[in-house]
Amino acid sequence: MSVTLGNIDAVVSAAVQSQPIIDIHTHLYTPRFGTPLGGASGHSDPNGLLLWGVDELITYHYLVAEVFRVVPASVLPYESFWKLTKREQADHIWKNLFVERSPVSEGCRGVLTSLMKLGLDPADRDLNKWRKHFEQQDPSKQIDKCMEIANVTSLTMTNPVFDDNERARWLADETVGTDPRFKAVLRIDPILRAWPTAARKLSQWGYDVSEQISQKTIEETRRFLRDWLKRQKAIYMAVSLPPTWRYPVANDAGSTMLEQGVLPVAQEFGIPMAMMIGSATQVNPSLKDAGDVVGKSDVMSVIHLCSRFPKNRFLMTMLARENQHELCVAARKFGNLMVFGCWWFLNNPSMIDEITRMRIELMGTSFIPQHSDARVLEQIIYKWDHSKQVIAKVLADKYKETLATGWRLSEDEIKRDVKHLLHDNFLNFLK
Ligand code: HDL
Ligand code: ZN
Repeated sequence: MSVTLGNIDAVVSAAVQSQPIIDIHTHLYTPRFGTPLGGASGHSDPNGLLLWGVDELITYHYLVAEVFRVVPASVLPYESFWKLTKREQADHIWKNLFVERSPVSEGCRGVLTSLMKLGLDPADRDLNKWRKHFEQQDPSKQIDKCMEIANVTSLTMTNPVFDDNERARWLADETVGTDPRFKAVLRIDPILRAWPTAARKLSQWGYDVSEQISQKTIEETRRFLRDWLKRQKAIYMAVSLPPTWRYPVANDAGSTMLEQGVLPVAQEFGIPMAMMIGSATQVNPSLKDAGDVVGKSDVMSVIHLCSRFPKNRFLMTMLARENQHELCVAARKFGNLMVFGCWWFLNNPSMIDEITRMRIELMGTSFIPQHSDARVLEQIIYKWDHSKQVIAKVLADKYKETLATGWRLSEDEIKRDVKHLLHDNFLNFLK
């Protein structure tokens, strides 16, 4: 069908909605990592890593931060909140962010979108009715249902090897990550952010490393990374870095381990390194996962890295709105730099619109517009629904500007471009 100014919105929307998505960064897990909500499976594991169901949706750390704005710690002390059961926490958040104030924040609206697309009626406002619904679901079937609704064909996990709970599960059963719907990612923050801690743990785990970096320590750290990349069949390595991260830094353990430990192994395995830069962690530790903030990072450090390691590939996202334009410009200079996602505090319609528009203007379709970052299974429904609506609108606007030059576009060409953005740019970058 030839595309005109009259039908471009519908054609782009249909192409975006019908394109199967690879979700390149989530905090979701295969059911074999256990789940606190057993549902119809009957197997609940309080320390399980797969989070799903309405109470998990409502107690998402984004909403914990928001509820403490409405009911401050001076009224409900943090420790009192954390002593509540998950259900009691959800009741508190529901009452204060959904009932006594309208659920208009992105995090609140997201809960309702996911419930609605799962066939529940948000107008019911009946948490207990929804709880009964989720308790009747089987976790693995719920994964299939959510992936089908979101049109996501592959979920990329985040597997922090320095997390004792997660590591124990891999060591107990090396096949724990084996599920055709999921891919694993070796997440290694302490190696680059807290080398003394990482060195101590690696040593405890039988790797002959010391805080003082020697050739032996580098070789043993490489052995550790190889062991875990093989165990997890990881498709890339990942790290989150603070806004203060700089590269290179002389006599800095993180810089040295990045240069001599991590990147050589990534190159050896032919896999990218994902760097998520800009989170200043735990400025308010009482909020736990909700206690991090954003800071402006240094794109020149990214440029130095891409320039010095032309044989490595870097998936890159930054947390500060202020960094987005310069990151796009940097990506124009380095083909081994793949910009991805509107991460965390940028995962809001207004920011996705601004950032995606700028990225198309500067990089055409050679970037990865979004990832869900979902921590709770049903979030992939709303995070993708909300993002796809904005991405489709921006894309249609840009096509209209191109059509205005007299250029002609076919529906197949639009589908091709959308496939690059939501699927193939990532797959091709993994090769
Ligand atoms: O470091 C990360 O991967 C971040 O996404 C954090 O997990 C953060 O808490 C988050 O969930 N953001 O969406
Ligand atoms: Zn994340």
